[in-house]
Amino acid sequence: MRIGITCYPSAGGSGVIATELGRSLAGRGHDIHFISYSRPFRLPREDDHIRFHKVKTVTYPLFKYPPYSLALAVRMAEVARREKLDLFHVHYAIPHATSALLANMILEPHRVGVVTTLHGTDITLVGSDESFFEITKLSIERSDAVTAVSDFLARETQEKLAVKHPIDVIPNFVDSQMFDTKVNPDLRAEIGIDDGPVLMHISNFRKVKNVKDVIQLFAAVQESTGAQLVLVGDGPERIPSRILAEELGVLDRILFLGNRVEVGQILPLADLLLLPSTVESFGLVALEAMACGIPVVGYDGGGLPEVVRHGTDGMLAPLGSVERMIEMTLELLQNPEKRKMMGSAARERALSEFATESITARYEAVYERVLR
Ligand code: GMT
Repeated sequence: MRIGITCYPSAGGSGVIATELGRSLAGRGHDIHFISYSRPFRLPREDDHIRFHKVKTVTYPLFKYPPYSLALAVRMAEVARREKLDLFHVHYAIPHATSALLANMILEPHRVGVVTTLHGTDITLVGSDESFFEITKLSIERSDAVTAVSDFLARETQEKLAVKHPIDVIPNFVDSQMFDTKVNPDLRAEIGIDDGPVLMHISNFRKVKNVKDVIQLFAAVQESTGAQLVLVGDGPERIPSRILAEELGVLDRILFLGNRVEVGQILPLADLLLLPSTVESFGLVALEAMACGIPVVGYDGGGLPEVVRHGTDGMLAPLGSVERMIEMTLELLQNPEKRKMMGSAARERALSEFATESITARYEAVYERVLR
């Protein structure tokens, strides 16, 4: 098949999944055309089966907000025509599903199939805001197939957007070779990790990730455990978290690494991953940690319990209870055997339930259905 993939090319989970799916599909002989404003973060280079088409927007004094969605629609139509695409697979509804709809209007009567994958905040935060509600709902309902990364997100979409369209739940996946248990001692030293236990948090540092809960938890366990905290990623909450860490007197035990590509090598350096989001439709980083044999501590909400089984692959506290998360973290840090058992169970689950090949095959089945 010839598939056009549109995603946010940044370090966020939806862009990562779109990119890895494109690479996996290319490995299975499909021709993949990424269409976005820049080359996806994890797409090193093009090859025989992978091409990247950049979307350019013009700036003009009249445009306070350059209309990217329109430039994207035009580029999608142009690539579809030239490369004879069978399908657009768009990741994150806003504005990608809408641009696909417009591209198909340009292409009439030679429209191509549209598969829209919902990732989370495109429904739970942004898409359900009244400024986008109607267009998100319309674009989802006009897609030929809609997938969501968890049962939770499928339910939210049906409830919050009153979408009647059937939704296939296809969970995210992880490459078990890129994410494995091997520890790179040189990287450990290079990052500045010492001998104590390592807590890790990886995110885009948005409000929904509750990075301040991570800092509070860390401040409560640091002295008794000698732990270090490694923070990977960047975003609006990075500075406020730093200020809180300074106020709580733990800043010198925290390593802020910023955005890093080699997450698969950094994760195995952790003893626990902390993911206390208010809502996480899936929590790709939790799955990546699990593939590295690292148990997860987070909140029991959204789609996270569909990935992390409480008491088996990690521990999930009631939403907002930093106190319970502190107790769970201490329990796991003080009990290496339990942590090891959970880590092994987590890796086994990641490999058996969320393998790249089997999930790619589920997307292929959706594509085939749409083309039929
Ligand atoms: O808001 C984010 O966290 C970024 C967003 C994205 O588009 O990258 O992440 C969402 O999609 C990921 C991939 O499917 C999921 O693993 C994340 O759980 C989801 N984020 C939220 O629901 C907050």
